[in-house]
Amino acid sequence: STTVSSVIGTGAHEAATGSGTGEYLSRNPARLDDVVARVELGGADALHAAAKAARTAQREWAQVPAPVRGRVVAELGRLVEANKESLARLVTREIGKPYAEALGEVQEIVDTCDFFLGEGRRLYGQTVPSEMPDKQLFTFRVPVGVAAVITAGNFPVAVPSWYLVPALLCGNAVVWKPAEYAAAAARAVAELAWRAGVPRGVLNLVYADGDATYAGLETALRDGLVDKVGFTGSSAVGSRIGELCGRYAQSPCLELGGKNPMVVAADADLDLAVEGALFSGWGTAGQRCTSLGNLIVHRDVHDEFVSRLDRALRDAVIGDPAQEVLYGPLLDQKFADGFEAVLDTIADHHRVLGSEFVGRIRGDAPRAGFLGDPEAGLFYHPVLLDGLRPEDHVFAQETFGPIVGVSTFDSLDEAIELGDAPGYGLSAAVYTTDPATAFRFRQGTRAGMVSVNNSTSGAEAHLPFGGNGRSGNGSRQSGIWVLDQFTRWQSLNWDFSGKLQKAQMDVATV
Ligand code: UN1
Repeated sequence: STTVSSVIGTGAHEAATGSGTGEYLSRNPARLDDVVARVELGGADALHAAAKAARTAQREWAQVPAPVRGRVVAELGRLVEANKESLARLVTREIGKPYAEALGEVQEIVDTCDFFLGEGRRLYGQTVPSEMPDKQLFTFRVPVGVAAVITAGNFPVAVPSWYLVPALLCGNAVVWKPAEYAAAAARAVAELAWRAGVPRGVLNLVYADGDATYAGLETALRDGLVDKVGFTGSSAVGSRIGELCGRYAQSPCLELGGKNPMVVAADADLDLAVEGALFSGWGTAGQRCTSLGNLIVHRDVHDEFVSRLDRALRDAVIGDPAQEVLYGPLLDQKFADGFEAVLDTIADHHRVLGSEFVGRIRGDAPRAGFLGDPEAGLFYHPVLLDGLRPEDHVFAQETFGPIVGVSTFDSLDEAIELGDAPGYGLSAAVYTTDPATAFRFRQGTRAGMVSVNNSTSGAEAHLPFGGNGRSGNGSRQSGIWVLDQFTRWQSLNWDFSGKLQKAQMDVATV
């Protein structure tokens, strides 16, 4: 294992010593005795010191022409691609994501770099007509300044890249606080960015626990050192960060939880729907913000669909994420504890399907066809709960584990209402062979991302990504849409008439 200190990238490390909250061991969740990294966690001053260093470095970075910054982004994409397998292996080892998915995740940062390379030659502004003669109006996109980026570890490479790549391309400096349980993956991404030509003070890596991060962010905001906060994680933490930013009149970019519904209409291709449900509900062990939460199935096909899904779950291969499995372990102990708490909410009125046992996979609760040693890691049986009611915990809350509930519906309006009922609004899918049903569903749901005959997860890197309700504050990442997070519009009002022309007062009429 490697040892990682609390602030990397700048001289800020020296300024922030002695107040940390100790050492954190990032463990392989499939083999808990394998320590991937030892991380020194910084105190509140770590984030503050890094933000100060970023503030200084940003001025020079903003002077670098955007097309040249685009070349740096392109080089990052090239380096990631050249190290794709080793980065994916590290992701698999550190967070237990199946290798095929880890490769896909690494591809996502490459795609993001591809997109933003070109944006370096665009970053378009506008020319705007004036009310008065001999006067020109323009708009420019200018960098926000310093962005503090705080990310979860379920996508330790792709999701941070959605902030880092556009933020850097737009001329900002970044202070990145990754999840400590994905410390080594974060370190690897940052190293590649520095190697690609991002100056060290322009990208700063900080390790700290939740309390130190919050306290450090507060002082950095108070001292005017942070201009934008990007956060991907739970809705509860996102609300806290939103409140904190609001106190300093900043609007963060918040990408939060989801309780993503999949509606299976009576005319759906049921095999396709089973495949989609399996991948988005239990794939990644249900640990995507876009994971399927609630299956909402038409009464006429309910029994057939549930029995096919139950069979598919019993046949699914679970285990060692380095092999071909549907899913591996949960991310770390904290997530395993959270999932156990979810399992405690299973009630008598639920029909429990999908597996012979509920809970940890172990010697006295084995799983047929398991790959590897279940006792070595945080492996859980898949759960399919039938007969869900809107007041059930599993229906209303994000669970971040391999569990999905089933409810039934009769009319499409009812299905849309059930889908939106938990109050999130990230991703939603409908399986139907009728285009009118698909369009009506798209129109009716509050979800920010809608899929027809495809799973709730698997967004592409150049479509707007984000949600509504408890899933976020309306911000969107990816593609051109994220530019509004990392640039602000500046207008230019240029008068070459040689006299004072007063807007609204000296306007000619025809
Ligand atoms: C997340 O879980 O935070 O659409 C993001 C998807 C992935 C990203 C998930 N491309 O599932």
